[in-house]
Amino acid sequence: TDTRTFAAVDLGATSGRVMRARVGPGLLELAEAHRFPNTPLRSPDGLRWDFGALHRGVLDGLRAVAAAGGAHSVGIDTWAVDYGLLDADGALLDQPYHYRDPRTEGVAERVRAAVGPADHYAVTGLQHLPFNTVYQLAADGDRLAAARTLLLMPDLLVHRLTGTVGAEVTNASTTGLYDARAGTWSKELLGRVGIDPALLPPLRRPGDPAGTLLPHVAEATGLPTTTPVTAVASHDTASAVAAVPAEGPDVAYVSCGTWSLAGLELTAPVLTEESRAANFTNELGIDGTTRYLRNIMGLWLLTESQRTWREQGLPHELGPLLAAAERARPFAAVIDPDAPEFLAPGDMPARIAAYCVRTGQRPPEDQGSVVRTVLEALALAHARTLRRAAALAGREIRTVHLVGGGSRNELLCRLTADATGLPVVAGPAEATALGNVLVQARAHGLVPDRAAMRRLVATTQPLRHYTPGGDRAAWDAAERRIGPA
Ligand code: LRH
Repeated sequence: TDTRTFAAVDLGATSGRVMRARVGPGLLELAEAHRFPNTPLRSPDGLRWDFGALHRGVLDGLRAVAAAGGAHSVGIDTWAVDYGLLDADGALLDQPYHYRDPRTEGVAERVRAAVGPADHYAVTGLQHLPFNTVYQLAADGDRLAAARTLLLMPDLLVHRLTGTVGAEVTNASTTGLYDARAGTWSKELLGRVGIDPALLPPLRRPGDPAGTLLPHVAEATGLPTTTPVTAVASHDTASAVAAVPAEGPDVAYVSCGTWSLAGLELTAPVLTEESRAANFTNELGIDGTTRYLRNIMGLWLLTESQRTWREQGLPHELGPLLAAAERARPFAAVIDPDAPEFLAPGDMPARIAAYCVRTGQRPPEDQGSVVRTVLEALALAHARTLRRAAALAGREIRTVHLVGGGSRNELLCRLTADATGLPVVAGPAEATALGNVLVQARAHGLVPDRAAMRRLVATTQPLRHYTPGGDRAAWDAAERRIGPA
C-alpha cells in the first residue's frame, strides 16, 4: 500500500509550526517537526511582522523535516489579508504590516467614496473588516510607488522557497479585490480604488503545483531541489474548514484560534443586501465552495489578557486560569467580543473592565471571572453567528464542529454547546495543518476527493462530543444584555 509524507507549514498570529504528516489508506498521522514564536515588531512606523524570523523558522522547520526523512511535497498556509511588496528586482520592500496596525483607521471611509459598500459587497461578498487588504493598500500611499508585485503572506513564503509568483485563490478571496462570482481579480474594483492590476499575480488553486525548491533552499534545508511545493488552501481558515470531519447541509463549524470563524460551507455565495448588513463574508473554500462565515474576536481576548497578566507579574498559565473560570459565577458581566476597542494589542483586562463600566455593569472581580466572561462572550457570539448564518443561507444546523486550538478548551466547547443548544463535536485541534496536508495528499493522488479527506479526519483524529445543557433562560437573558447581533 502507498504511504507518503507531506510537510505542512502553518503560520499563526502567535506561532509558526512545520508539521510532518504520514498519509495512506486509513492513515493520517501528524507530528510537529518545528515550532517557533511569531513576535510582531513595534517600530516607529507601525506594527509589523518580523518576516526574517518567519522565513528562518520555515527553513529550520524544513531542515527538521529533511532530518526526519524528507517529504513528498510542501504546502504553506498563514493568516489572511496581509502581504509583502516586491520591487522590480523581486526584493521585499519592507517588513509586512500586521493587520492589527492602526494605519487603516478611517481609510474604509475613503474607499467607500470610490466604491459604495453595496457595490463592493455585490462583487466580493466580503465582510467589512477594517484591515481587509484593499484598505491596507489604500493606506499604503507612497509605499506602493516602488512596488511591482504584491504577495500575500503564504505566497510570499512560496516565492522565497521556489522563486515562483502566484496568488492562491482562497486567500485572494480575503483581499476585497476578488470577484466572488467570476473567480478572478476584479479589474473594475482595482480601477475604482486606483490599484495597478499588474501588482497582482496570476491566481492559482489549491492543489496546483507552485514550483520546486531553489538550489540555495535545498542546500539550507537538506531537502532535494526536486521537492515540489504544492498550493494548498493557503488561507489558514480555508485549510481548517477543509479538515472539518463532516459535511452536509446541517453541519456548521467554528474554527477557533486567535479568531473564531463561525459559519457554513455553501455551494454558492450569498450576496444579498441582508447578508451584507449582517456582515457575513463569502470567502472561498476548496473546490469552489463558499465559506459563509463571520469573524469573531476569538481567543485573542484570552491570550492578550494572559500576556497582560504576565507583564504585570500575575499568574498567567492557562490551566489554572481555566480552573478558576469553571468556579467563577456565570454571567458576572456580558460583553460583545467584537467591540472595536478589543482589536489592537494592549491591556485587555483593563479594556474589558472599561467596557463593563461603559455599559453599566460591574467589571469581573478576579482573573477567573475575566476568563469566564471572555469564554461566555465567545460562546454566545458563536451561537448568535451560527443562528444568523443559518437564517441567511436558509439552512438548519444540527451539529457544530469546533476545530482548531480552541477545541482543546473544554469549558469553551461546553459553553458553545449550551449557548447554541446543539451538539458540539470538538477537534481536530490541528485542523489547519491537516487541511494543508490533505489538499496536498489529494493533489498527489493519495485521497480521491473532499468527502474522503473529511472521512479520513473523522476516522483517524480524536474527537470529543459535548451535549447541550445549562440554563437556557440565562443564555437568553445574557443575549438581551448585549443587544441585537
Ligand atoms: C485566522 C485569519 C482569519 C482572518 C484573520 C486575519 O487566522 O486568517 O480568517 O480574518 O486571520
